[in-house]
Amino acid sequence: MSTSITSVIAGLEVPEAPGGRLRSVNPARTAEVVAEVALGDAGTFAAAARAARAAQPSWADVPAPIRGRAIAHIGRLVEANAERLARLVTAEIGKPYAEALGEVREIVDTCDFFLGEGRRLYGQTVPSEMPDKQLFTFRNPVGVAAVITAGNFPVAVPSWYLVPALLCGNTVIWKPADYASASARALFDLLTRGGGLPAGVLNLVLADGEQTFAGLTRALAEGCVDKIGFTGSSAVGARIGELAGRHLQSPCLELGGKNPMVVTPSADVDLAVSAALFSGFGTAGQRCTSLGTVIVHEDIADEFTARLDKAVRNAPVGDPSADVVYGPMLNQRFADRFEEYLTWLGPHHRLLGSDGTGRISARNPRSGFVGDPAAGLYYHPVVVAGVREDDALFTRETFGPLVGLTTYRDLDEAIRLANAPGYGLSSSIYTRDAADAFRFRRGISAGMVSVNNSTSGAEAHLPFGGNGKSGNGSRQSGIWVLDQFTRWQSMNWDYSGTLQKAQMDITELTPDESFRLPD
Ligand code: UN1
Repeated sequence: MSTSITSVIAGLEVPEAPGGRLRSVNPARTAEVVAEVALGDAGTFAAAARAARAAQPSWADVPAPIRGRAIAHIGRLVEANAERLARLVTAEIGKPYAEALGEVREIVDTCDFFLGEGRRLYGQTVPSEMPDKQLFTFRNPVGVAAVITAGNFPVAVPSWYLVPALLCGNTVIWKPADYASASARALFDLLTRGGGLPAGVLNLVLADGEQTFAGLTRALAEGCVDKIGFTGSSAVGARIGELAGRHLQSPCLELGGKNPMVVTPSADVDLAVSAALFSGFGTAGQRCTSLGTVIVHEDIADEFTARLDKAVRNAPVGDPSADVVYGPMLNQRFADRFEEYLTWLGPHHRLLGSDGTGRISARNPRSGFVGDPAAGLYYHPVVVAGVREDDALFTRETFGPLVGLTTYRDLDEAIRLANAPGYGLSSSIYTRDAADAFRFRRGISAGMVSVNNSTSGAEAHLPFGGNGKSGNGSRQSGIWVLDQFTRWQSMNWDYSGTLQKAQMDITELTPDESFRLPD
């Protein structure tokens, strides 16, 4: 049974569908429609931005500790609805249920972190260079935030933006991925009801990418957006960065990755293999933190390759409601794109990890497949040995169940290879040598570094974000995201009753520079 999903602006559902109607389909059983979605257009986005602008001053007037209480209530409501929300995520994007529950947990973690921030949002008291004068700093909300998110983490990653943005006194237009509209609408309802948010504080716009871009362009021109948060591809991130730059804004961009894992000769090989399996193939390789290329020392390359091949061959793939390593691709669009990445395979590559490549079917079977492969968008996992530095497979993100393998001789070479694709989100090294770990940390361009842990699985209270093609250096999560959703304001207060001029009317002490201790 599918439901009808609409955008919500200023607390009112928008039943019209100027952007057309979309069926959100279960990728594990494509015959099953999860929701009928009424899509908005550029005008819908601009209207939502106006509603957010109108609601912002009074939301900023709600004391921060009270906004913090709203976040506390949201966290509780999400927890009380965890299984339902996780089931919906599994049905809509095919993420295995255990992972979907983990994703919901990440929202609760985010609420747990920020509920207390309502009673902090600290500014500073700072000494002045003059008497009878005091300096202060305050965090002010930025204003209206436009948050545009991907569908691979349809509820957790949005919460990284929405929760701190609201806590800091901003109002929001949230535009989730259209193919994950039902999960988004469920989170939206939990946020607005759980938080008791006044109408217009959080607005939901369901629309496709082009209409969203046009709507964002219009809303910026009208002065109704002050901050953009975007999670998605590097190409779209660059367009958004360009657009924001024209309005002198710096967006918060969380983009793609080609996340490397270096396996050194001292590594615990079994541990590294299990991490490569999880981060390469969990979520069908569709995390921005998914493993891209394993860079393994040539002395242990044969052993590592054989063990990874075996682990991937034995991994259960299939129905995401069962206990599987991964289920289907998120949506037909992602399946089509993955087919394209598979055309990059060349004759010098050795394909491991499964009985075939491409779509799993009765004619192209995968041993141990759980369920009926014909029902959904299921793909063979593939480990590609012999990847070379100039291969597209090495330099570009391949969002799907594909991991490249290459070798190195010394750590400097491993670091150079790890940085070569020019992304910089997550990275990992397996080693028992502390010097290797710290040399890698220093040399790697990534915003996140794991030691003896996989490239995936960042915790919700550390800075999350990347450099290079992975982002513009902005960070989400923890205290660091506060700098995205607030602006520092400084205040100085002179109570001397005179005009004391900074840098001019200051008291000088006179040092005795000729003084020496006795010989
Ligand atoms: C993403 O894919 O956009 O670190 C986020 C991880 C998850 C978040 C991934 N906690 O893999």
